[in-house]
Formats: sequence, C-alpha cells, structure tokens
Amino acid sequence: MTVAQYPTRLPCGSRVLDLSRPQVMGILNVTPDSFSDGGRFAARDAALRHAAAMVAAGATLIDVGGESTRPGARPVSPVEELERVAPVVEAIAAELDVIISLDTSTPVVMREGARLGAGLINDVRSLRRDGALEAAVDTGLPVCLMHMLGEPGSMQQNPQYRDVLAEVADFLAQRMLACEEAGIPRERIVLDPGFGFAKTLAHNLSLFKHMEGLHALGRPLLVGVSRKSMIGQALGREVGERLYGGLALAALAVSKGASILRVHDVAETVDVVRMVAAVQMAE
Ligand code: YH5
Repeated sequence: MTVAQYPTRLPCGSRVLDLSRPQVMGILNVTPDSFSDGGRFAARDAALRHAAAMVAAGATLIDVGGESTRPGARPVSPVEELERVAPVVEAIAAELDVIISLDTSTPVVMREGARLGAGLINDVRSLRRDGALEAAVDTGLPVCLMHMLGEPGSMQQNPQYRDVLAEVADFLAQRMLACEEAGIPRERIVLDPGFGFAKTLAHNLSLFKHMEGLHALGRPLLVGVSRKSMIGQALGREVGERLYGGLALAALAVSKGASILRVHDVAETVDVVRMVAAVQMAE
C-alpha cells in the first residue's frame, strides 16, 4: 500500500481539503456548448444546479472551466473566459459548501476567481503562460501542476517519449521548482500526470501503471481520466459508454495512492472510492 509523505490537510483559501482519504472533484464545464441556451442567468443557474448535484453526490471540489482544451477548439479571450467563469464561481461560493477549483491558465481568471472565493488553481499548462506564476503566487492558493507537452491545440499530433514516467516526473519536478522560486511553497502543490494530454494510448496506460513512481516527488496526486479517449481506445467505447472503464481506473488510481479524482460521474466514483478506502483501512 502507498503511504503519503505529506500532511493530510491542504488549506484551500477559506476551506481545508482532507487528504487523509481520496477526494472526488466534480467537473463543471462552463463553455457555451454546455449551459448557454437560455441566456446568461439561466446558464449560471444551470451550472449552479449541476454543481449542487455533484456536491450532494459527495464531491468535495468542483472544477470550474471556461476554456475548452479539446484539439481544434476556438481560443477564448481572457475577458470571455472571465465572463463565463466569474458568475459561476461567485454563485457556488455563495451557495455551496465545497472547494472551488479554477481550471484555467489565464492570470486574470486566477486573480478574479480567487477574489470571488476559489480555493485551488488547476492549470493544465502548469503556470507557463505569461503572468500565470505571479498571479498564482499573489492568490496564495494551492495549485495543481499538470504534465503536457506543447499546447492543447497541437499536442496530440505525434507525441514521443523515451520513458514516459521519467519524463513526466522530470517535467513536474521542474515546474515545482519554478513555483518554489516564484514563491509558491511545495506544501501548496498538487501534481497531475496529465492523462490524455499529448500521449498515445500506450503512453497513457504505461503512465497509469507506473503512476506510483510519482510519489517520489512527495506531493499529492490528482488523476483525470473520466470519459477520456484512453478508455474509448482501450475498450472501443464512445464517450457516453465510458463509465465502467472510468470506474475501473478510479479504483486503480486510489489503490495507487491518488489523492484527488477529477470526474464527471461523481456519485458512481464516490462509491468506488469509499469501497476501496474501506478495504485499505482494514487490518
Ligand atoms: C486533467 O486530466 N483534463 S480538460 C477529453 C475527453 C473527456 C474529458 C471525451 N482538465 C484534466 O476533461 N485538469 C482537463 O474525451 C484537467 N487534469 C487536470 N488537472 C479535458 C477533459 C476531457 C477531455
């Protein structure tokens, strides 16, 4: 069994995340395709209802994202991203007992989101955009650093690794160092292997199998595989048919010591996590 080397409490703004057991982060997309048909307030209310349902199902974090990272997605301006995300962050902070994670690479969204009540910055670009490190430092919030080669738009084209686990670990160690030099202490960092970002199926499977090697970095791990194409490719399933595959990976991730699972299907994943934890806690 994997034993964590870090403290079991991660301060996230006004709340504390309990890392003594695995936690489930619910995904809340606030891109126009997700919630926008009835106008601005309807979109905010629909997002709030979805967040409330995920909290009722056991999510302790809600990951709010206003930028689509899909290959080919239209780039979103910082103002547009902020206009999508800010009302939802504000509403969740006012209404729900949950830690809000900001799925953003955009400095102004980090700053405004933190001011409106977010508790964690989740940046798939690991704070490599101009001004992102400084913005994250200024918020005082913990950050999730994720491995990705290149940019979301171009990343998947021909990814190559000599040793995927070693290269992911080296990248995360480098980004952790950049954070520490900028003023984000390591105690505030969460690490993510970045499943599905510039990785073939073989890369994703190997990285998943050997994920425990990342515990050498000494920080909690976040895993996001929910509905992703590694499940589709391994099983030959369309995006709406990937729940069981995702739950298998959730059980495996927890048994490999992952601290946070980023998922669409919160209720189902919470049962898996509680069941695995019950076995892990046995004599
Ligand atoms: C992640 O792994 N992923 S956005 C393609 C899919 C399904 C889902 C249909 N943000 C991560 O969720 N943040 C995203 O196929 C993330 N870790 C962290 N920390 C992509 C996504 C998805 C993409």
